[in-house]
Amino acid sequence: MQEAASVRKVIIAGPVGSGKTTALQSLFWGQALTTDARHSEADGSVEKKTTTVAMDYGVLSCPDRPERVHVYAIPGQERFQFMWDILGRNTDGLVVLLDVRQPEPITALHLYLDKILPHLKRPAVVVGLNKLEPAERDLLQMPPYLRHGELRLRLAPTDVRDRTQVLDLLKLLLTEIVQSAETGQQLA
Ligand SMILES: Nc1nc2c(ncn2[C@@H]2O[C@H](COP(=O)(O)OP(=O)(O)OP(=O)(O)O)[C@@H](O)[C@H]2O)c(=O)[nH]1
Ligand SMILES: [Mg+2]
Repeated sequence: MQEAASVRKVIIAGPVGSGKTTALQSLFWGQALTTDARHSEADGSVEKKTTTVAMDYGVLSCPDRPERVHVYAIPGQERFQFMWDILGRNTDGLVVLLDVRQPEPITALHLYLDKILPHLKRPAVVVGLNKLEPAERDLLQMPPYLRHGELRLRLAPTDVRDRTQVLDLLKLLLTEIVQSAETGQQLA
């Protein structure tokens, strides 16, 4: 008898320009469903000309086991926050991407988590530190985990333009999801 497929839902979140759409396009070879629209401030003053207005989406199938992972990226702009609530339902885990070139990325992370976590079912979180230069990455010394209140956040440097590195973030997240389920961790 064929084993029933296990289905997971994960969300990629993070501030505007942190690389969420890039991550989804890397993961799905440029074929992810996207909803980017021209940035309202796209007059040359911002690096990026488009922004996600609803979601990015794709499904991963594991080659060696009956497991499917539905991957959503949510808009970074707070005016599309209503999508956080819609897409956050029944989420098994969260990847937060940070653009480390922005000022005070870890302070921004805590502020962001305060807003996003209430929309989620489960508190399994991996933080991807994106846009590090290779030399900075070699020098980086950081603990594997950071605390956000009671919650333990797995930290990992990444370059989301590289599909393998996005897959690595998702593998870390799946490990966190399994551990979080085993310990019965819930959002406060
Ligand atoms: N230098 C550098 N650029 C990167 C890296 N990752 C992504 N980028 C660039 O940064 C920009 C990120 O844009 P998006 O992926 O659209 O950002 P987003 O998080 O989806 O933004 P919103 O949808 O507006 O919330 C793109 O221009 C990428 O090419 C990186 O590791 N290094
Ligand atoms: Mg986007």
